[in-house]
Amino acid sequence: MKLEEAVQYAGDLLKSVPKNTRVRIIGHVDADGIAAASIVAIAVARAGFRFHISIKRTEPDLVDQIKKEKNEFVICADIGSSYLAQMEQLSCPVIVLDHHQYEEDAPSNVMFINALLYGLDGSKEACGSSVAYAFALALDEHNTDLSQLAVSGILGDKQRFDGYNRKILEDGIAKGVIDEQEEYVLRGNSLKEALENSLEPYFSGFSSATPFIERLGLPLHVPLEELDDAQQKKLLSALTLKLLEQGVDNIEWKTIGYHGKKYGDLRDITSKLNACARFNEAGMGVGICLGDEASLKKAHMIQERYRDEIRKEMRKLEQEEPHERSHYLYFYTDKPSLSGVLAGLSLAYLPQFKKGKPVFALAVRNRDSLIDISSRADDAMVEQGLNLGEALRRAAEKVGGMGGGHPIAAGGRIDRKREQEFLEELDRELGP
Ligand SMILES: [Mn+2]
Repeated sequence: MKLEEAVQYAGDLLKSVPKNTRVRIIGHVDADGIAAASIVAIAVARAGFRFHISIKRTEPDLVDQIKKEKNEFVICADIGSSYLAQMEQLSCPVIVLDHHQYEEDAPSNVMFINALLYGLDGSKEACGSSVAYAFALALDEHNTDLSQLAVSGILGDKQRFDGYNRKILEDGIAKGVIDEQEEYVLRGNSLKEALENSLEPYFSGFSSATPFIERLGLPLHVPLEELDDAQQKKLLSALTLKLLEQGVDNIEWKTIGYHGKKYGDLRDITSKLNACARFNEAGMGVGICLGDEASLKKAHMIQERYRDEIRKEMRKLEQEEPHERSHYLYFYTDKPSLSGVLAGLSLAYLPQFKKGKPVFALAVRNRDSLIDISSRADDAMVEQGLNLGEALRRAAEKVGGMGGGHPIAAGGRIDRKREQEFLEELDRELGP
């Protein structure tokens, strides 16, 4: 069966219940999850239903939380695949729209729609928002404007525009709600700002970029776009050299930007949703997706704060040597909400983290003696057979914790007392 067919059944299931049914929507707390849940909410509202939406973390008691509410109909977006068996307790129809790895079979009250079931690569070709978009189209073929939010979700999960994701982008372009244009990855009102603020790529040692820019004889306070051709060339070749020294091998200075008719720069929307998720303001993120202007304005401030914090933590990590095991690297952070981003950026841009091994960030939570774990790998490692989601799940479960995710990015949680045991197990799981 194809995804498009499977979501028809889900659409029919929703349409079979009375219109005064209140649909309980649960999304996952990241940009993709917020976009996915919002797509569902908009589509469900357009179909004439009331809804109640919440963005949740993947916590062990997630199903217990929802169970207490006495719901009539539940839709989970970008979350739910690791709770299938427990969902039987909800004793109402449940639709799960997801792309994360799963272990259990779905009980009879759960319609389980996961990209992985339909020949799609859940880390590249379809994310939670993609599956939510497919569901929205099943409810009404005119929902193609929601491709804008789906593209934000796709960018949030760092997926490609392949597989079903390609179709979504093509839908958006064909309907005139999305425009593509080539743009520089470096952005800012001045060269100095662009280099110091950049996270992707991240430049080490640029807490001040002034010496670097002055050495090249370039103006500090002119935006990149206003440099002449020779100046741009000089700058980009110097920066390329710098990134090569950092061990970065995949360098691109231009990228495709996606402009949404309703939402504007979709990469910027993604960045705002990420910031909202990280600062426990997911409701504001939903507000942005639902078109609330005030949410959009407030999110701008949170976004700045988020990027500042990441930069601050990266400047610290620059000075650190990671701990090394046979099959992975790890470091400690006191910012659990940033740990995934930090693991990803350090793997991509810090020379001492480039050993061909995945990177794990461990965040110790003092209040409940747990450790939150986030990990990132790269394409080459995954092509060689690495599966972080699997390895982390097994290692965490062996010490009474939980974990999971994708081959290239995964998260988990363990008891602090069993940290050493976990680190050993993890090395075994990641080994050949
Ligand atoms: Mn996702």
